[in-house]
Amino acid sequence: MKSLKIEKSITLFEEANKYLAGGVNSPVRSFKSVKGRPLFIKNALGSHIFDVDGNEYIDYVASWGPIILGHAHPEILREVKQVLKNGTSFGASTELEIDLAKKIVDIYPSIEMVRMTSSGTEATMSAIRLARGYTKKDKIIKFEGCYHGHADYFLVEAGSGIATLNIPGSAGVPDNVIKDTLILPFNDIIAVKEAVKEYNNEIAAVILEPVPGNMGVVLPKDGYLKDLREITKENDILLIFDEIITGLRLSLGGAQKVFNVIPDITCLGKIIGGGFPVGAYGGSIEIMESLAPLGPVYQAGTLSGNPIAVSAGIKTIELLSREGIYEELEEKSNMLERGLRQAAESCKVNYCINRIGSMLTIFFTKEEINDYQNAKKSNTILYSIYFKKMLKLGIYLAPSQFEAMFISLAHSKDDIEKTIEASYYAFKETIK
Ligand code: HOZ
Repeated sequence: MKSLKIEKSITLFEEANKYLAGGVNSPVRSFKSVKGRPLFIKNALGSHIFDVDGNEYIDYVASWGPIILGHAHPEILREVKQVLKNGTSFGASTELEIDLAKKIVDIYPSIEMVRMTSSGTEATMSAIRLARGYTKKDKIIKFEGCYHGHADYFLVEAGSGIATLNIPGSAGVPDNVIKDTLILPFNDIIAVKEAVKEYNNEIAAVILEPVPGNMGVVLPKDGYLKDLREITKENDILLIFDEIITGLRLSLGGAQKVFNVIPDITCLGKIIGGGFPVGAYGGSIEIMESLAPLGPVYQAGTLSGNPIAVSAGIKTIELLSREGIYEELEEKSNMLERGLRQAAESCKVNYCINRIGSMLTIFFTKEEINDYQNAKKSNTILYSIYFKKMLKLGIYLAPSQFEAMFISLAHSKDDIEKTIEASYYAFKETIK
């Protein structure tokens, strides 16, 4: 196999290290856990991404989820160019914000009213503040391996970069701030019952990714989400679904539609910005009226509801609302899953593939993975070898075991066949 020429990326990374902490603006991009050097991306089109050295890859990172239509989608570009002509940001209300909010309210039965933010982290931290303000209680339950952005009280046993770098949490987070975060194993309903009993009347909210994508993809056990809904309702605890990854990805109505469980507050991001920085959270009118200027819970943002991000989001939702879109995604994702399984079987790799819709993770263990402790048993050294072999063969996967592969509408059958073929080779090399 010819070696990958990434001289320009290497030079740029050296340069970046002089001016950016760790050479990156987000740790998961650093390739640290796969012991590599990050690629510098020049452009992307459809399902393909191109680095500064001229290498082309089939992209399954999809900007960590938002690019469900494919890169540089012509209709998104057209819409954004049109809106750009009017200016980029006003810090004031626009009609576009109402249009996007209406669409979100139409799609999500759990949402009667929305507040936009500029990132998913802002959405989840604001949702917690809202839940605490509304219930007048302080404690929250979060699950090991779930990642809800980088607000202080979420950075304990979190997924994504925290899992990738294999650290328990973050320095700079005072014990005082996390004393009200109760950490429980995902998929263990007994643990939730016990915590609710022990901290009777002190818990404001249970927050989770209904289908975690930040410890790799992990599926909720049968009935788990419904049980959580029941326990929280019975105990006046708000149920918060962080659907920043799953919203509009698993279905237009996200995981809550697929599993038919209605949370009190839903956090959205990624896809609702069509590739621009965005976040949102919403719930019933009664809960949302606790937010300033109506109520006592304060939250704000200069770029919240930015017209460019909002217009890209509106167009994305329109495009995803066409007949047969999610069936097409399922067909492609299923084809990829079947091919990867055949490749792994024939190469005698110890593996576990978790997939739902267009989110998939290959773990290097034959154990079933349904929580963070199990996910951590995956052989991350094998993942990093597999990752590097795939990269050389032109397949761009997440540079971490604890993330998802995202399939987009732009992935062609040919892309998927090439990915499977590359996997045969990469698996063989991985277990050598
Ligand atoms: N949730 C994303 C990773 N799963 C965030 C990406 C980042 O931290 O840069």
